[in-house]
Amino acid sequence: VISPDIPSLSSSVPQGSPATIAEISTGLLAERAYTSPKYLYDSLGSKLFEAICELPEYYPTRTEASIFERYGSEIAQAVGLGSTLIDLGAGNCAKAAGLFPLLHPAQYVPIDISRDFLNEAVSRLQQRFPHIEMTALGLDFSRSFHLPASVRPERRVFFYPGSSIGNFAPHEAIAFLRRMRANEQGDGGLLIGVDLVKDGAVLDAAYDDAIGVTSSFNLNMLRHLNHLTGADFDVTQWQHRAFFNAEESRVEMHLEAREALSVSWPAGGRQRYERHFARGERIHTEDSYKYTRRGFIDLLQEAGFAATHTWTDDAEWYAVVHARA
Ligand code: AVJ
Repeated sequence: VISPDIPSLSSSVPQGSPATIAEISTGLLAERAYTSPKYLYDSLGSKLFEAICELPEYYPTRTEASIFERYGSEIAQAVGLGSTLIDLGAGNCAKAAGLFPLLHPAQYVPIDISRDFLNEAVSRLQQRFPHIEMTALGLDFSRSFHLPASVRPERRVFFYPGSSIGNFAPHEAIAFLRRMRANEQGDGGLLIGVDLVKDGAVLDAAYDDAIGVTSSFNLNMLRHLNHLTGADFDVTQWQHRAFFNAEESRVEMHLEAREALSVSWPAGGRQRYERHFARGERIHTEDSYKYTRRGFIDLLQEAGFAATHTWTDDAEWYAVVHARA
């Protein structure tokens, strides 16, 4: 695993925190290499994800938006006015902003790991909605869920759209939802979007689009990993793979080595980690779990939430669920 440090191979100084570098190293050195999908989102990755949402094949964003549009007033009635709206993985904040005229939150708390991207979005949004108190938090909520005292404790409503919950395996999703529940006084709630099980061909196309935007999104993770760890991934040696795994009810994304190759990155001191990949060997970069309506409501219940309403599109490709403690 460890080889002597060769200065010419040190592509750059690692920019990630020690915890980030340790987490990435563990995954890359595992027998079946994996990385957390959160590393898809540097500034370029967030922009590529915005582009994915425009693709004809990628139905979730558009379908969710149509549900918010069609059932907006029912959703507002379920959620209630004057909440503390906590937007997990807010990105460009567009989804929450679309609900402001209906929900009239007292405070808006967008949280995203892509801090610079978030701050830019929030400063634009604050000008459009000067009366809503906005508290942007650039943090990794998958790691810690500590909300600062500036976040009002009353009527906390967790907004988790886009089927991002699908990135967690079901048992992790329950643990994550329980943490939301623990950060709420029982007077708030949860408004969550979830992608539903459907024909495998539709899912395959949504994650492997014809013009290669999702491929770029996936490959961009290697550039981000180079930046965070100082690794020397050569993006041209890798290719995008994505497919629906029906047994696990999830779409899997991988990066596959086009040829036998090695990657190395600093291990502290003069040491480097090195990982060899055979041709065809993969790094598992993302899971996107798909639920049945029943299965998801059961999962919420296991996490201490009771669903009050479920809204879907006519084809039942996607669901928006409101739940209370
Ligand atoms: C943002 C996690 C919901 O799983 O559909 C889109 C990310 N990955 N295309 C998803 C994603 C590839 C997306 N989530």
